[in-house]
Amino acid sequence: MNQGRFISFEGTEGVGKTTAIEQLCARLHASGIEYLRTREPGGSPFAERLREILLDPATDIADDTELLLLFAARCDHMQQVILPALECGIWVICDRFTDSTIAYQGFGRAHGDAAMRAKIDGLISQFVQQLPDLTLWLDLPVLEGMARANKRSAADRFEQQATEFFTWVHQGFSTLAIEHPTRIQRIDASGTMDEVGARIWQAVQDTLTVK
Ligand code: Z5A
Repeated sequence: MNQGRFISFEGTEGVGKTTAIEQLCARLHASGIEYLRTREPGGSPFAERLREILLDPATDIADDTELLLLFAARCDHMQQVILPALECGIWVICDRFTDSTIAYQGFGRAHGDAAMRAKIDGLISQFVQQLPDLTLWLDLPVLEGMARANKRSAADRFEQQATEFFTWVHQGFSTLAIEHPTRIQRIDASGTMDEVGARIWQAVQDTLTVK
């Protein structure tokens, strides 16, 4: 049996990942491709419990603790959900993965500090064999994304951060896209949902074999 394909979606808040993932899943279904939709932090029962803690505005933890909790969640998610699916030939569509850790913890929290990046790279190295085949970075000006996101429910622990934090996160994704030009594809997330969805489907068809 063929190994499934692993696709991650990335971007600052409110860029439209949730919406875009729904559209991609509908297209995969129509193409007869079996897929699993998942997210980070979370995606397995244990990781979802850690997600609740990580997103809770009442959680008061050090940056290093946050980083290690994210990787504890990721480890369980990989072992319990992602790897078994890929081994069965099922495509995995994941809302955020390791690039979010570099962007949010490495750039948002630590402003691209070399020591923090080295620490994160060290933790990521255990997942190197299982990095996504394709990462779709939905790129939208930070303020536009925040305006979209602010129309929704109460802000979680990350969403409560100041604009400067998300400007750093955006710089993190820009840096990653330059460092990994083959794996990470920048998708213009402006325009209508259908326009963004069509750009994503084109990128998936151009990069991965779709029947
Ligand atoms: N995090 C981290 O720090 N480190 C890590 O390693 C990982 C994660 C893995 C997860 O929160 C948080 O965890 C995240 C980073 C951190 N925090 N932040 N910020 P989450 O999963 O709850 O939140 P999110 O990933 O940021 O998702 P989001 O804010 O829900 O954004 P989205 O999924 O990209 O957006 P959306 O829900 O699809 O769209 C937002 C709104 O815009 C919605 O009302 C749509 O109807 C609307 N929309 C969508 N597309 C369009 C277009 N094209 N035009 C106009 N309006 C649109």
